[in-house]
Amino acid sequence: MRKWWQERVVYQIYPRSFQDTNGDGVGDIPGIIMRLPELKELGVGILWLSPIYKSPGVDNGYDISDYRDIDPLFGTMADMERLLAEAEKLDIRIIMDLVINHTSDQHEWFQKSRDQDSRYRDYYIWKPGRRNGKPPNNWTAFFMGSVWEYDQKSGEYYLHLFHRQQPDLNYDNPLVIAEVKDIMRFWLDKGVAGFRLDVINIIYKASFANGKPSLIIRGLEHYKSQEGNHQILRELRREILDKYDSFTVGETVMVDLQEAKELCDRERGELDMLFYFDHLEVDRRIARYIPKRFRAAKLLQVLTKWQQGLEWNAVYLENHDQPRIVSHYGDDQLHWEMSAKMLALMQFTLGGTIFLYQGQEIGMTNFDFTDMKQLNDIESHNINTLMKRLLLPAKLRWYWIRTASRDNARTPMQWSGAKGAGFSTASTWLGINKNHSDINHQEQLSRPDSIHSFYRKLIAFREQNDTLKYGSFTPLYARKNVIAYRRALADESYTVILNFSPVPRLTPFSGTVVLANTEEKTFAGKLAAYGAVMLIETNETVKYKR
Ligand code: TEU
Ligand code: CA
Repeated sequence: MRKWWQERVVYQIYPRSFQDTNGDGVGDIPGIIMRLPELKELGVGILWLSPIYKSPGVDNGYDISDYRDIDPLFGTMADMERLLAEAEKLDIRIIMDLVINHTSDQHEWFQKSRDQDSRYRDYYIWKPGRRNGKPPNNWTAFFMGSVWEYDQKSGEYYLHLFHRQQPDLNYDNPLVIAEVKDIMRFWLDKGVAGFRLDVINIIYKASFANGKPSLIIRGLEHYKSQEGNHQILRELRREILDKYDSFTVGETVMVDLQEAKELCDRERGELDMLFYFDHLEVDRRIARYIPKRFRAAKLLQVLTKWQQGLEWNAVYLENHDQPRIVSHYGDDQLHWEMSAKMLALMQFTLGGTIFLYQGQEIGMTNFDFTDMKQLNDIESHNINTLMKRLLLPAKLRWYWIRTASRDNARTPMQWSGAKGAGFSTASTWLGINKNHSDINHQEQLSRPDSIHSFYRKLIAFREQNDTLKYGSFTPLYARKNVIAYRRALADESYTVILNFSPVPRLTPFSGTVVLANTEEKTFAGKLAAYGAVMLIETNETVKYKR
């Protein structure tokens, strides 16, 4: 049976950078309300809000200090209720970002937990150090360094897989699970339609033995996708989520296809879909920060694996942790518009639920910062410090940060070409890209051939088309950074051909165009630089060979 969340396009909002209405340089909930009509226009059916809960903001809200309150930076609970009501009027549903692997160290639970005798002690993971004066084990954190932080007051260490101000909750404690259920109920009762579950496959730590040697994350094998983790997800699903008309999308760290299949299996009843990272790491080495050459053939291979492997995919190219896709797999200079549209066409011709990230629909690019001081992201700063310690030259460090920093996606939304980009009248929490004079929402609305118009067209097309959402996926061709695949359902079949290179390419295909980033109605085989076409009734002169 098909579900409403398989039919709609999701749009991720990073509230801090979406729309400021009170002139403090930070986006807010009234700003989201103000922009609802534009989102409706675009064709969006679901909004995912990055965290707006009360938070000290060490990791921009992914460190929650009160799950039942709104951070004053973004507004009030009344604003949030108004947003839910206004969105409902437009038939737009809202999912919240739920971060339950860890809380902020400012959360009341954690503060109380520092007391050995408190009932909150076991809400977190406390351990004595090893006899040699070393921390409890050798695990390393996602944001660098040890996962253990010594707390003077407690005389023990606590575990944090991310920043030290993000202590991990203890999922061996049923009280913690009960709290999570309450929080979920609280928001579902307010009318939210589900959750994006942050780092949801690493919440259960099965053992605290030393991790085996690893170049990046040591300890992973003790807590990634453990049976205990699966059990908790099933319990949340059965007891809470199934009681509402809701869905979940899990963000899953270093997940492989087998794990993903288990996490999303309909019968098991854990997650509805999940975010994996493989398709964005085709040009990355082990650590996301180390680049290598992009090869479209490799991308096709990865897409094939996941499109064929999972029953239902969450299809995304951007989020608040990733560089902008046009700067990443496209060309944000000479071929900006063509490559942004080519990537859009690729995304909308993949099966699953589409997730767009704010600004993607206008082809926003990576930041134009020139100095580390302009960055806000703790991860970028930590990685820079680490690389410095490893004596990597400044030029290389900056090149890596510039291509992979999370702040690339976090610069304010470019609504107009005016000062402040129509985002804010004040000086903003993170710099605005100077290219907002050219790349902005207002300019693109005025043009029928803009990237924004193309997205609108794609959303509308897909809404009416089951083959793109539900059809099978077959790889057809990969040569010289041109790839092609087929999507088919019943007696409908489409061929998608994409050129990832900055020069025109000849392909063995021809046929009738349904969607393309150029004007022609029939395709004779030659793709423009970053050209993209979707054909119906295709002639193919050569069979695909790997
Ligand atoms: O990200 C989790 C995650 O897998 C990170 O390793 C992320 O991919 C990495 O930062 C990319 O370099 C989630 C959130 O999306 C992120 O914003 C949070 O900082 C993190 O969890 C901790 O809550
Ligand atoms: Ca504001």
